[in-house]
Amino acid sequence: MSDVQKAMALLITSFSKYSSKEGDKNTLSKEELKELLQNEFGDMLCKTNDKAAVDSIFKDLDTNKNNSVDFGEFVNLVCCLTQMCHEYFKK
Ligand SMILES: [Ca+2]
Repeated sequence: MSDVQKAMALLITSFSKYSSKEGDKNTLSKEELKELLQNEFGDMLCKTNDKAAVDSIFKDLDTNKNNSVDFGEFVNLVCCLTQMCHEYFKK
């Protein structure tokens, strides 16, 4: 497997690790998203302990407004953050 393929596989397994905790196994509830952000992104998203920040990230990610974050919606977040990192490393 190439590094990019490994990264994709990791994204999928990380997502399921949290999405399978409660309710629908294929989507993240707000609680699951909060845990994922705290454990996996930690210092990148500094204010994930802040309830208002989690609410607003959740709202932004849930583009189809069904009150849960599916894998496609989660990938949007990863894309944004990866782009931010890329900008940072270019400097
Ligand atoms: Ca959704």
